[in-house]
Amino acid sequence: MIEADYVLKLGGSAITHKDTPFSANTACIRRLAKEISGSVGKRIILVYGGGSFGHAAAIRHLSGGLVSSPSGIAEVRAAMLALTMELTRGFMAEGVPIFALNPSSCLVFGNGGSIRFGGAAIEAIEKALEGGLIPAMGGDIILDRGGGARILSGDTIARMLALRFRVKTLAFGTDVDGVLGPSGAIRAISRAELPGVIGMVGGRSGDVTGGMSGKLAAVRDYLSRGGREVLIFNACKPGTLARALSGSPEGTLIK
Ligand code: IP8
Repeated sequence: MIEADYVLKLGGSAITHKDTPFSANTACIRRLAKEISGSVGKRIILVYGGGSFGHAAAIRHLSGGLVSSPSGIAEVRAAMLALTMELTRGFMAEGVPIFALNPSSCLVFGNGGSIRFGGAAIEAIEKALEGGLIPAMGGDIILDRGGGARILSGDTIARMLALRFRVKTLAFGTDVDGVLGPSGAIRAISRAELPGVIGMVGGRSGDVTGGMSGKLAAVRDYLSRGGREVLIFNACKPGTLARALSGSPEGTLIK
């Protein structure tokens, strides 16, 4: 079984301009790609959020967790395709061999919103890693067996892939320095402290999948299923991604 070193989730707040619909932060995307290019030989699986692409489209069509209209589903899908293209262009410009895969092409929500990464999706990621590529998946709109479609957060994809590929670090690049406490970023959080911290932080408006509190809930689930460590860092600060990939992370480490 193939393993990976990192699952790196780049938040929509870092790779897009969150307050301007359909606006990619090209400078940030290219800088992050450059920082990744310094980690030759590391096996990295990239995941990314919807930012002002996916969330701007989803918020217009979501009702009770479901997007029902075919035109709404198509619109959210198109928004994520557009962001995928922006990311791909930025990475290619820095010589980073990104290999984008669409979760919506190989996943379907089952009863009760369950989702399972199986066969073809995992094999494609394995082959990409073996071939020196950086497989990449964004949060997406996924068809539901019961009709309509639901949003699958990049955080959930990141957690599932990190478990499957037994990574040392699941790293979340955001637009803040980590989990913020009363006096700045909290350096380290233990498993036991996590529920209290989740209660302390809030969601972010305009984010249909829950912002920081949604992320920490996913982290708690990840650790309870055997995940090793999680880093939340500021991907908007030059150098922090390179430092995280070289083993001297800045931000909040949770384990
Ligand atoms: O930003 C959401 O992914 P996230 C993806 O990782 C869509 O929560 C389509 C809104």
